[in-house]
Amino acid sequence: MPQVLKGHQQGDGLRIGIVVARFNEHITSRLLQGALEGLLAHGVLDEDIVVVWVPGSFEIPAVAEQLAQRGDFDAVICLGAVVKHETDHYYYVAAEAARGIASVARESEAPVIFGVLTTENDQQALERAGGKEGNKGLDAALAAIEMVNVLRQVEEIR
Ligand code: INI
Repeated sequence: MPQVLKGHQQGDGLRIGIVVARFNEHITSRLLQGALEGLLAHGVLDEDIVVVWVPGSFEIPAVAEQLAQRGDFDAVICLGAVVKHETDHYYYVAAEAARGIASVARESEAPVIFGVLTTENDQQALERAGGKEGNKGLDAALAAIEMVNVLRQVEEIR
């Protein structure tokens, strides 16, 4: 029989950092609300959650890195909304946010979760921030809890 490991979604006792971009706050505040609801519903306590607002998604990796390096957060969740509009500024912000967060995630022992929307327009973003496509903030919260738990199991493989 293979040994199969699967993270569960009990968040009791976890300490979670959330980095959230202020740019497109009408969207990111909904992602944050979804993430908080997800964490609280799975046993994480209010007082064990730290939320850090940053100017935009471009700034997320720097703060995520600082939180992840402290060693006292079980996971860091990154939330942002990069919306295309007319110029190609979007590509640079989205690419750097993704690259930066992925780099922090690779360097960090704690899971670092990518909850940054990249969409063509506001409507698509709002649909994914508590609309008909769900809430990617909530998904990010569940991914954070699952990753903490599966990594703990992986550490115990003999
Ligand atoms: N930041 C976002 O989070 N979303 C965007 O859609 C966005 N656009 O399109 O410009 C955005 N720009 C700001 C950027 O993240 C930085 O805060 C800014 O460039 C200062 O470094």
